[in-house]
Amino acid sequence: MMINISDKIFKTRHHKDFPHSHGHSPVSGPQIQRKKSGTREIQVVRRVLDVNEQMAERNRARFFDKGVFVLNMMSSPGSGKTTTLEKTLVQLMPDIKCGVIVGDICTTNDADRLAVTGAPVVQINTDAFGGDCHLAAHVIEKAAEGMDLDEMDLLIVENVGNLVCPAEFDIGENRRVVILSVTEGEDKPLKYPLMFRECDLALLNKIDLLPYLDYDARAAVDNIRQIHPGMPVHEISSKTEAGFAPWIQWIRDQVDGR
Ligand SMILES: Nc1nc2c(ncn2[C@@H]2O[C@H](COP(=O)(O)OP(=O)(O)O)[C@@H](O)[C@H]2O)c(=O)[nH]1
Ligand SMILES: [Mg+2]
Repeated sequence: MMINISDKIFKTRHHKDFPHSHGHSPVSGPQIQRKKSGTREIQVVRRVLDVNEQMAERNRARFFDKGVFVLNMMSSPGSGKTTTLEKTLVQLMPDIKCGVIVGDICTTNDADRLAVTGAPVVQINTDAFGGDCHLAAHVIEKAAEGMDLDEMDLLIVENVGNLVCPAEFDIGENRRVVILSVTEGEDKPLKYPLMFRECDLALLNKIDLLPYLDYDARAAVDNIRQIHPGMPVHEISSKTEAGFAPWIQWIRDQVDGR
């Protein structure tokens, strides 16, 4: 089953609801007031209420009530989120009841691919509300309304492909996973540290390609660990499913512990 809910998503634009400079602060823009102090005028800069954070907490509470564990999967475009999910869902189902929300700017390609697994899939196209480069909590709330959470143990969100903005937006998930493929270069964890700092697990994907690349997998893992010491890193190939066992076990452990 695959539903495209882009038309149902709030007609309001995210950028209007949550003004963020394109530095993408997850909070609304700073509130600047001027006050008199003696003879001097001083600027008081206050962070306004973090609306996204509140909505994310509301989502988290709802998912908790329903006994649904939520995984937010993030990466650059093309590093293998959908392929990893296709293979992962097949291994997890039917003993774990899974659902997927997938975010892209345009097309239902990923939802079409993932629906083949038999999992309920909701596609969000952010093009309909400004072409956002990430999913925000209010979008997830709306998407989840179209899903039967009573029939779900695990909800996996494939975020919009981007190593920057999705890391800044809490969507009410329980765990965050980043995928880095070996074709992207070893240095990306150092260039995009927030993503690797915010995640709970990293997958180093496409290791089947290592024989054809000048790529130092050790350096990539070291760079990830430099940014996030102690974070588990699993080297996998979503094409061959090499290295999948610890990844699948990690998900099972998370769902069991929910
Ligand atoms: N060789 C190889 N190709 C992969 C692997 N994982 C994904 N791909 C390919 O990489 C491309 C992008 O994958 P996709 O899953 O759509 O990436 P996404 O944009 O992150 O969802 C596709 O052509 C996949 O077949 C892998 O482990 N090995
Ligand atoms: Mg994809």
